[in-house]
Amino acid sequence: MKVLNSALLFSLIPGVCLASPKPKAPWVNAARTRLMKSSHSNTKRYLNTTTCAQATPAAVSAPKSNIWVGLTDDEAASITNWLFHQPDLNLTVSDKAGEWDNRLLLVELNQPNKSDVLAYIDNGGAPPARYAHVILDIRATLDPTYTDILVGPLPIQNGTTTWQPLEYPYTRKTGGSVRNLDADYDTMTAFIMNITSSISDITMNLWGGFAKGQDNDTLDVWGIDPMWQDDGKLINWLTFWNKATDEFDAETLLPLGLFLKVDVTGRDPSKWSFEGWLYNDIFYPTTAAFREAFYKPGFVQLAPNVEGDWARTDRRGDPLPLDDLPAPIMTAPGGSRYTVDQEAKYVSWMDWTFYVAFTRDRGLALFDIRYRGQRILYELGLQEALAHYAGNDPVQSGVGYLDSYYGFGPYAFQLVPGYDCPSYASYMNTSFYTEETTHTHINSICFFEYDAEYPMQRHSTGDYVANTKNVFFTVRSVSTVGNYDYMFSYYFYTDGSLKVEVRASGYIQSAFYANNHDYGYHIHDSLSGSMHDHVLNFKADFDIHGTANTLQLTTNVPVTESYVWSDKPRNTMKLSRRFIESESDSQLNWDTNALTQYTILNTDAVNKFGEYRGYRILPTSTAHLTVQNSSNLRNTINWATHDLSITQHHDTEPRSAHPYNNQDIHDPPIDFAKFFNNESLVQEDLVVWFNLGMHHVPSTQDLPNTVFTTAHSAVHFMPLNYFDEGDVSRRTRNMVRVNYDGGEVSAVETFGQGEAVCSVDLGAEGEKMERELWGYTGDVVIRKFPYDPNDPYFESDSIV
Ligand SMILES: *[C@@H]1O[C@H](CO)[C@@H](O)[C@H](O)[C@H]1NC(C)=O
Ligand SMILES: *[C@@H]1O[C@H](CO)[C@@H](O)[C@H](O)[C@H]1NC(C)=O
Ligand SMILES: *[C@@H]1O[C@H](CO)[C@@H](O)[C@H](O)[C@H]1NC(C)=O
Ligand SMILES: *[C@@H]1O[C@H](CO)[C@@H](O)[C@H](O)[C@H]1NC(C)=O
Ligand SMILES: *[C@@H]1O[C@H](CO)[C@@H](O)[C@H](O)[C@H]1NC(C)=O
Ligand SMILES: *[C@@H]1O[C@H](CO)[C@@H](O)[C@H](O)[C@H]1NC(C)=O
Ligand SMILES: *[C@@H]1O[C@H](CO)[C@@H](O)[C@H](O)[C@H]1NC(C)=O
Ligand SMILES: *[C@@H]1O[C@H](CO)[C@@H](O)[C@H](O)[C@H]1NC(C)=O
Ligand SMILES: *[C@@H]1O[C@H](CO)[C@@H](O)[C@H](O)[C@H]1NC(C)=O
Ligand SMILES: [Cu+2]
Repeated sequence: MKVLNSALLFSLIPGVCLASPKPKAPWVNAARTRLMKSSHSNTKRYLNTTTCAQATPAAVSAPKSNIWVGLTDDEAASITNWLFHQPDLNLTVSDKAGEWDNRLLLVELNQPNKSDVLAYIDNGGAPPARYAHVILDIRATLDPTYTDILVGPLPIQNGTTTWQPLEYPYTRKTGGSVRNLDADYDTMTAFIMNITSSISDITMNLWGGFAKGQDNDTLDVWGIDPMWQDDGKLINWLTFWNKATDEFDAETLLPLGLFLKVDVTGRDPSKWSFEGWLYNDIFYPTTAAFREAFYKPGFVQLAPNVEGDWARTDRRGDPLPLDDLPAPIMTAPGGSRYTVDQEAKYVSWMDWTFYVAFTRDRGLALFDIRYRGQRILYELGLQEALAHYAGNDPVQSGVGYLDSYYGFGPYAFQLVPGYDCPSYASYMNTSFYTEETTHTHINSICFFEYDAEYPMQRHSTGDYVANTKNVFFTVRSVSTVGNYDYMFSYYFYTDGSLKVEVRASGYIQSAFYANNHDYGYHIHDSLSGSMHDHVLNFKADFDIHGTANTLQLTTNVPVTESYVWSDKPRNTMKLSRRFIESESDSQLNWDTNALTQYTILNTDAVNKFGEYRGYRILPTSTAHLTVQNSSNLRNTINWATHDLSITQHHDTEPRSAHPYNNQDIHDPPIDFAKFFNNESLVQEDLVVWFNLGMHHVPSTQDLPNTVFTTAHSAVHFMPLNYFDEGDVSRRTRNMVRVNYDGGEVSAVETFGQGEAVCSVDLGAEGEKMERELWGYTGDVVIRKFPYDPNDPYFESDSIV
């Protein structure tokens, strides 16, 4: 028995776990009287200092191997070694590679074709052959490319392994290659630093600093993404930013309002040109013209944005009342009520099961999501995230981040215990390949149950009250792509529904305030909260009782209707049902006033009342793109134009976006619009591509960071006539019925809830959490070429 000193007692008492009332227990019948007595004796009576169960979930064996999970370390090392021995690839190791050397960017598992996978997971066939998806950075040429190739079958065998261009998953058929606009990034940076240092007299005068490419630069220079790609040219617009003066990542809040334009077309820097300066909405085509104007009397100097506590996230301001007391926390007294196969990355909670996968470009995805053994979704995961800005200045106007270019995998950092996920959560590691190494993000996916702060169900009468807890299961990862933090959560509920949610936090990218009034609010000294749209595309490959599915739209319509029982027509409403027949009619927006239900159903699977079994897609807060035919992004974002788009599944259309779509905005590797060719959607294998998003017009509320509370978007999938038995949450024991009459309780029915008779030592929990925070290590790296599995080291790389 644990001896607790009095200092810890405060934390022990609130942690006495619920001793579930048994019906007919004498103290239950006397509930009202008991409350009037001192609660001391009762507390003592039910205090049991056995510590509660540990959170580590029980191990389970996945029914099938996880064929979506990544490569093993040994596989990645052998593939890398094999690739470096292919003379035709002519690869140079990353840390020796210059701008004119070919590099190996990615070695990852190629996602197997669904048709092959179903033969394995549903029909007892052999697991599909494994292939590696490899991306090459081909730069030893005047026309550099990013090239996708397929290597296999695995395991590598000298003599039988081959590589071939990977083309089938892309709409553009150019041997898996797209041009590479980044090959000369270092030279371009030097070229720009030459220009910006040429005006260091002006930057010293304006802001007391310079950007010369030296270690003591206090200014930074960066700009649009992607570069303008019109008329066969490559144009870059950049702007000056104050660097943060401490470790806080405040730079995107410190724009300075001076812009420059360069033409960096082609690989020959001697042909590149400087095209002009822009300051306070006045364009100067040459440095001489700008300098002359600058030193003339009457030149208007605009105040800079300077870092301060306003841009730092640490605590400041008067403490909140009573905030020195510890905040409520959730505990899991029974330990984890779910099981995990860590090797197969297979999870089961209540009646739900699924496999977890993780890729460099898209991060977390779930496969073969089943409820009570029946598949609901074959695949559920992020495809791409767009942040499309606008502004009076060319930099904000030119920014349209496609984040899979940077990747959600590389920036899915270790989660913070007790903050990103409750202290009792359990975790999985994730890995991604870069520069002949594999980086492992420790504890980067978390799993936990939580009790919603509202019940699943309740009902009161004068005789009884019935109430059911809403205990749900969460799978979560967070990717910090540059200034922004996206939290992705998949929620599973006992009513058979599930929810996909994204929340956004981190630093906004802001604009210089001058002349930007139509594109944002004035939020600090010279700062505009630059307006932008977030649109995040997800793939939901539903399989409702098999792959043959149909989308039904059921709409409430106002009508004037005559009835035999009424002598006058009546103004009322009724249901109108229709099916989406083909891909010529399958790019849809959520109906106004939420009038339409969108349901993926199977017309061959009717329930016992003759209705089609289905899952309804219910938006809770979403957005699609405001900008039409974006000048920045053209055909790269044809998935962002609607709330949801439905296509017939093809092994050749596994993803809506390619990480290098932004390298050729007019003819990207995956042009989503090309998926729509009037194919039938009636009782076919359907894929729903839906968007989460936010129209974000930052206000002072976004300083120093955007907050997760309101930067939020979600879609819920709910069973619709799917279960004959009604709401399946009736099966949980976590409910109560209290019968009462005339001030007396006659029954408290708790349905055999587990009795967690134990104490949570919150003092020790707090110590454990602090220990875990001190153990926050960041990523572990293992070198693959040369393969060095026994010498891991710690290194975490962020974009900024
Ligand atoms: C405390 O709970 C444990 C587990 O339910 C039980 O085995 C033990 O007897 C209890 N101890 C006391 C003092 O009630
Ligand atoms: C291989 O790459 C190097 C640069 O790393 C280049 O100089 C050479 O010409 C290339 N060889 C072939 C055959 O393309
Ligand atoms: C294949 O050949 C390479 C280079 O000769 C060698 O390093 C590697 O060990 C061989 N792999 C196998 C599986 O034989
Ligand atoms: C930058 O300037 C230096 C010195 O004038 C020159 O040697 C170099 O070639 C320039 N770099 C570029 C990329 O223009
Ligand atoms: C910045 O560093 C350079 C050398 O890298 C040095 O010559 C210069 O004096 C420094 N400037 C300032 C303002 O510290
Ligand atoms: C995660 O990675 C760390 C470091 O390599 C390792 O110690 C730990 O066992 C891994 N966790 C799981 C669940 O595999
Ligand atoms: C988008 O704009 C470009 C340039 O004006 C035009 O060529 C193209 O047809 C437009 N596309 C659409 C779908 O409107
Ligand atoms: C996947 O399916 C496509 C389209 O049928 C086919 O071209 C490709 O070879 C298949 N890939 C593998 C690895 O079998
Ligand atoms: C789409 O297909 C249907 C059925 O095959 C056909 O009747 C219709 O004309 C097609 N529409 C277009 C726009 O091609
Ligand atoms: Cu935003």
